[in-house]
Amino acid sequence: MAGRCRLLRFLLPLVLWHGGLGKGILYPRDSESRVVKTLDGMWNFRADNSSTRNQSFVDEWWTKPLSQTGDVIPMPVPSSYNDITTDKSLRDFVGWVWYDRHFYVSKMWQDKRVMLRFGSVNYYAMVWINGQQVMSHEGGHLPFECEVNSVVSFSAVNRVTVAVNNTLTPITIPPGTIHFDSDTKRYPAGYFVQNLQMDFFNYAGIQRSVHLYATQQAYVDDITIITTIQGTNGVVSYSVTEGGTGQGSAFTVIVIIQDRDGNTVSSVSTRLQDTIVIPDARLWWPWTMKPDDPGYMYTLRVNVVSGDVYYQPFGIRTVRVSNTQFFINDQPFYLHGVGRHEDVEIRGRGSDDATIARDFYMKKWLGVNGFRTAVYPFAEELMDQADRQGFVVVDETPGVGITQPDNFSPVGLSHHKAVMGELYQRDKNRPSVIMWSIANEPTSNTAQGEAYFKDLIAHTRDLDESKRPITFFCNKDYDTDRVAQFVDVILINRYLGWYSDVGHTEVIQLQLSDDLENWHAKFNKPLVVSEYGADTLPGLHREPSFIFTEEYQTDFMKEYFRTFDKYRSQFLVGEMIWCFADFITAQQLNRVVGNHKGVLTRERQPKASAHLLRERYLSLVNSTRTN
Ligand code: GCB
Repeated sequence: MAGRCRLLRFLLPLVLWHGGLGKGILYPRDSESRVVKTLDGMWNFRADNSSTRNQSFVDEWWTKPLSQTGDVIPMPVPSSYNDITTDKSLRDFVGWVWYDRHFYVSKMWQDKRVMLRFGSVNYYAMVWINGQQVMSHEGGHLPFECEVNSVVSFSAVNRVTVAVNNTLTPITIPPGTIHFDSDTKRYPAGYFVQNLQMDFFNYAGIQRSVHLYATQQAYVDDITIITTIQGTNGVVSYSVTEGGTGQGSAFTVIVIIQDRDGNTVSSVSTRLQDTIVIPDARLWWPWTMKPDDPGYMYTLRVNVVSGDVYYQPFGIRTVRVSNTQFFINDQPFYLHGVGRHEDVEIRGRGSDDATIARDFYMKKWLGVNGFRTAVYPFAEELMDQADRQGFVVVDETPGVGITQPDNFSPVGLSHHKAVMGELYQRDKNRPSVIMWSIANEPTSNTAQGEAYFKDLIAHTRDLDESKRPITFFCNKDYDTDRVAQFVDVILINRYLGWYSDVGHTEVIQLQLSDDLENWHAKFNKPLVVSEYGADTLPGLHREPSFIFTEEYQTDFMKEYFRTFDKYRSQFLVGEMIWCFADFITAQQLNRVVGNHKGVLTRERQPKASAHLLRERYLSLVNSTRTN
């Protein structure tokens, strides 16, 4: 019990600390004035296995090289630490783990502003350089950074130390709980487990790239770009936020727009905020709407006269909804997509370019035109590919499993708003992002849920000047839900023939039709069937079909397809199968080494269902084609 109190006391204060809402978090891109260096690679690693999980703080592990505090093991960054070793206790570890490594900062950077940036650390992170704390961040899957000039040496080796804690509490996003068992007849001393309120493994660690980069002292801190279309012209409104100029010194910029080949296509603006018209603009289209020219990206080049240059990619496109349709560039759009996780063997949620590339090839092969970042923001490098290859994205916060009364506290809500703010800040200029999703399957049928999400949705509307539609993934019924009234597009997760009436595919058309019609009749908004799926073990067969076999998954899907086709010309604006590929969950009796609802295996190879989905999606590719 004493251990329990110390663990919780130690963790809880952190949840009040937030990342830099309102401050720029531009991706570290090099340019003629900026230099980017990666700190990816093998770091030293050590878990704090003390019963309180607190000994590392008592012993101040950040004050010296980690190897001098005890035995360290090599740990790749980026990766989740869980599946790298053969140590079960590390796979399932809850509490603080520590990383460190050495690095140099070139003397040539001495006059620059030097930044340290983490793409994602799950869940809490504290960062020291040469023994001095420089930043902390709460929440996985979003970047954070700080300036490190005052703590780094330009003439000697430096050490960066990172402490990471994966403990989830009722007010983290996503929430979870720690459960202690003190019955020493049944459990070893100090026994506790982390209970998750989500259907995926709580991978942890430094999961995305770490960058060190240098800018000029006066720098572009942030850029916001909003586009509209007038006739054949693209209208680009931008706003540049300055950084580092101090007390009123001049911050003069030269702004131009370049096309994909680097040609200047605009006049020059010297304003921090302006609107530039591009005649005969090439619009950003999903690949299925314009297969010959998908994902067209321009670049806003911002040159601060004193030196800094930043290149911000953007696309020209609009999104809007009517009561029955979703429009991209004023053309009706039908989403034939997938829900998916960012999850692979060994690396867990550690980001890598090979998997990112493979996944886009497989999505293209499947005829998928969009996906949802279930259920947390995906890597920036992956999002870049969505932009450039013309895939639409429903961009989601990690707000999954907000289902217990104590998940709706004011502190939790303010943290959820901060996370939404960070997500917006990171992804606001991406044309691929066509909707924000604030949550997955929360308790949306209570007064508590209504108040919480009304507030969060209003907050999100205020953030996004471009007014992207806002939604959440709903698993409640049309007659009890209290949050769908606030969203622009209603997304419903349905497992008819799986979690209800299991094995009975014959009920699907009837029940889904009734459901869709009632939702639309009540709310008069466009709908997406945003999850449906059946666990399937590849190679398991039975005729006639039986649950868990490849035959059942395909029989099941065909019933959904027939219903989708009935409503596609009415108010159904999308379908997203759950899910793209198998993924790992916590150990539980309904999961045979993870969730197997993928149409692909975890190795990204097709099940029979993938061929069926492909046939359907490729036939839909032409349905919204514009040329
Ligand atoms: C759901 C959840 C998703 C799960 C899925 C399932 O409703 O939104 O996170 O993985 O069901 O397979 O149970």
